[in-house]
Amino acid sequence: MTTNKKSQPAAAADADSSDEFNELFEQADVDGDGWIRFIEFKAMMADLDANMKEASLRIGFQEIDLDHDGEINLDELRAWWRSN
Ligand SMILES: [Ca+2]
Ligand SMILES: [Ca+2]
Repeated sequence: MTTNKKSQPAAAADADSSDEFNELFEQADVDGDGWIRFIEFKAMMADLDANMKEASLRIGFQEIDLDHDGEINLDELRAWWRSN
């Protein structure tokens, strides 16, 4: 184990949530191309019972899509996931 970076007590929980996170991403990325398009994002939110309107979904998608290329990658989703 490498513990000489920073001593963060949340390290174990972090590993757990990232596992869970990878599962979420794989589930959301229906066609498995490594990107989440808006249509996949929409299905993911429905899956999470977010019950959001199309307009709110678009705003949410744009918030997660940090570089505004129209698709969400793993890093962008992870940043969003951690902030929630
Ligand atoms: Ca995809
Ligand atoms: Ca993006």
